[in-house]
Amino acid sequence: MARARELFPGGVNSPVRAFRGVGGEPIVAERGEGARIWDADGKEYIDFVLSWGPLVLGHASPIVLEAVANAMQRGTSFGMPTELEVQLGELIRQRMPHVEMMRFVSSGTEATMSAVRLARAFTGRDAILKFEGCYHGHADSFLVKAGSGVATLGLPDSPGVPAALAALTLTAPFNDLDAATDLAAQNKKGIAAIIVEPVVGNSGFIPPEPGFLEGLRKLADSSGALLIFDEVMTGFRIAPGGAKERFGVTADLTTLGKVIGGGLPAAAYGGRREIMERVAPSGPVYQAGTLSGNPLAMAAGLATLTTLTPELHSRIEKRTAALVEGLQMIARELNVPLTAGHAGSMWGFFFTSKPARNFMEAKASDVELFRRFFHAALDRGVYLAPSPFEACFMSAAHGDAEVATTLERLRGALEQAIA
Ligand code: HOZ
Repeated sequence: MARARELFPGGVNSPVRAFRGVGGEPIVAERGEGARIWDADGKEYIDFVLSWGPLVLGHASPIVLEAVANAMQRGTSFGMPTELEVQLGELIRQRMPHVEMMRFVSSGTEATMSAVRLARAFTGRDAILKFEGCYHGHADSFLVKAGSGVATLGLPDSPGVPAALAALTLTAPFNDLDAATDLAAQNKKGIAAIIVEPVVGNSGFIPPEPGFLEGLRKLADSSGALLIFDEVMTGFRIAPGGAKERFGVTADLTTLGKVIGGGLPAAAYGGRREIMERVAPSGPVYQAGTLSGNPLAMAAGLATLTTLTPELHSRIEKRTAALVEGLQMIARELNVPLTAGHAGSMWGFFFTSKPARNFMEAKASDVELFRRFFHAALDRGVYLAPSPFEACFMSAAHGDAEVATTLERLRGALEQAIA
């Protein structure tokens, strides 16, 4: 880390890795296998970060490795159409039929940034509406009251974002339909897009209240805005078909990332054909990328999604539920106020007695206790997301044994954290 700090700001290549939310030195990854990682000092951890979400099959999944190795034999990049990208695109559309057309990009930020540009072009409007504590990548329009590392570092509005652009990003508290409706009504020039994480993973784990997503759909329809579900985190995590399947609400545009790259850089934005046809070269909205649809990433994504059948999804979900229930029981037994939840294989918890409905309530949870708990868990070989404003994940490699071991270790960690 000392050498890294000489090279990279804060010693890291993405701020969330720096442990600023919990203090102390980040662990340096050496290798991973299944549910486990080993750090550069040889210490073993059961990993619930999973590269911040992509590794739904676990680390170094043999299926993914073989697919990437096979693809690699034929070349690592072409900058040309390939059959692999068509296969992955077809598979995504089969699971998410409302994603009628899509464009592959290389990161979630690229996906959300491009989706908003497209929404602005499609509607002829400039303003967007997002929710406090939701994180949609680091493009200028989204660094307003954002979650994830922005929240962890306490940088609600990043310097370097032109004020004129930030002014076009309206924000409402998550789960507050009235506030969103008022903002839409006040904005005389109209809103191009309402963008939301259908289940928030970037202020910690916060599910939508019944009716919230449905209300946003209605608000988008009545105000002429497009509804964008940012499913970079939730896609192929909260249900085999994402938010549409879990909540029955259909977005106009959907952004995907993480799982669809199986641990390699791939992301996508897509949705209704008439909107996507506006993207160049079909239409005039420009967006491009040398490594978009990279064959290694497509192969990894294809292997991951093919393996992640609905049956496997529900197996992982059951184990996630067991872990969350176990953690709740431990907290009850130790008399610690804790709320926890999961959607599919995405989960999280707050040290608070009432479930957090939005970022403000998440911030009011006991973050000091979180820090002590995080480090006590880390010492015992459990790697949780290193910030109260991040979600955790499970993989197919986290079996009943890993759940039992984790719960045993978390009990010890909580006892130490409250001692
Ligand atoms: N969405 C991820 C964290 N919530 C991004 C990871 C990163 O910023 O490096």
